[in-house]
Formats: sequence, structure tokens, C-alpha cells
Amino acid sequence: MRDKSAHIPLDHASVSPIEAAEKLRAFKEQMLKRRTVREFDTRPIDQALLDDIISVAGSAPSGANKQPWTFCLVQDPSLKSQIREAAEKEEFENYHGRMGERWMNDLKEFGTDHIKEFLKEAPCLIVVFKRIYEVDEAEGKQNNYYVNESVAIAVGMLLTAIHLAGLVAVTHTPSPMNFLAKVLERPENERAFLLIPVGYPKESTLVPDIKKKPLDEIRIAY
Ligand code: IYR
Repeated sequence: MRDKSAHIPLDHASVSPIEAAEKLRAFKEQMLKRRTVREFDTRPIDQALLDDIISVAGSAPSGANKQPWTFCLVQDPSLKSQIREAAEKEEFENYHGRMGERWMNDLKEFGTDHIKEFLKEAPCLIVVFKRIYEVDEAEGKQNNYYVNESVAIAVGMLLTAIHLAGLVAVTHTPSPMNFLAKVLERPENERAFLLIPVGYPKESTLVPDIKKKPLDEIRIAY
């Protein structure tokens, strides 16, 4: 049975088709300029910007509105260097056998290796944790729903907000990444999901010349 007692009117601004087309055209043009960047300027980020970025991510839809995420903002140099050290240790193993030949070949055009200088240079690391369950005083462990889907949507919105704020980021996937919960002393119900260094790009940064699939390849009209 649906309980509608706590419902409120939708706050919805209607947009004419012409206005929508223009808004979307401008948004698309801006979003197509988003690139993963691995070279950062050390210039700090305004704290209010970071808070707004996290608030945008926190507005994402989630299973039963459980909001199963925690965004850790790491700016302390000592914590950053602990994270870098642990990440490079795992990545060394990945780049020296664990990833295999095909994977190594696929990564060639990106020029990545186990050295992760961006974990030091980027002024802020956003470490995203998914919350597998909540602990209820009376009921004990209560699993959250569609946790991966929910947190992935929130991260998409986070990356969009980072881009709109004129900042750049790399969606870093050190693997395994359980060291992040240890370094940041996160509770047992949280698992590291992604490590996202954020900042301003280093001057004259080059990025790989990659292309996105054209619309015809990603859209099938029925
Ligand atoms: N996790 C490693 C390797 C890596 C894997 C993929 I798939 C990438 O798109 C990029 C890197 C790293 O972060 O270097």
C-alpha cells in the first residue's frame, strides 16, 4: 500500500522545447569538453566549491533513498602520501603481471603506469565509499539497496559538477582498494568505491586523442 501522506508538490520549472534545445546544446557542448586529467597544478580549491560539488552528488537518486555513500575529502599531505604509497604498491603489482598482456596493450594509448604522482599533486582527493549496510540500534545491520547503481549515479553527478566548476579529475581505480578504508579509518559498513583526485590542470597539459562513439553507435531506436 502506498502511503502518500508525506508527499509534497513537485517543484518543477517547465521548459519550452526551444529553450530545452538551446539549454541542452550548450550543456552538451560543455560536457563534451570533459576529459580525464592526470596532471594537476598544486593550486588549492575553494572549500565552498568542494562542498557544493559533494552536495550535487548527494542529490542523486538511490535505492529507497538510503543515500548509501560517504565522500571523504582528503587534503592533508600526510594522508595523501599514505594513500599514494599504498596505491603505488598495488599498482606496481598490477602493471607487473596482474593485469595481463591484453589489458596492458589497451592502456598503452593512455600512457599510465604504476607511478601515481597525481595523488600528491592534486590538492584534493575525493575518496568515495559505498555503504553496504546501516546499523540500526534496534534491528542491527540493515542492508542498503542497489548500492553500486546508486553510488555510480552519484559519482556521475559528482564528475559533472567538478567539470562545471572548472576543475578536472581522474577516476582512479587502484586495485584492490581496501587500503583506503584502513588509512581513512572508515567503519566496517563502508567499502571504497573510487578514488578521485580533483584540482586545476597543470599548464599545457596534454590528453590522449581519444574519440567518443558517435550517437548512431550508442543509440538504438525501436
Ligand atoms: N587501475 C590502474 C590501471 C588502469 C585501468 C584502466 I581500465 C584505466 O582506464 C586506466 C588505468 C591505474 O589506475 O593505473
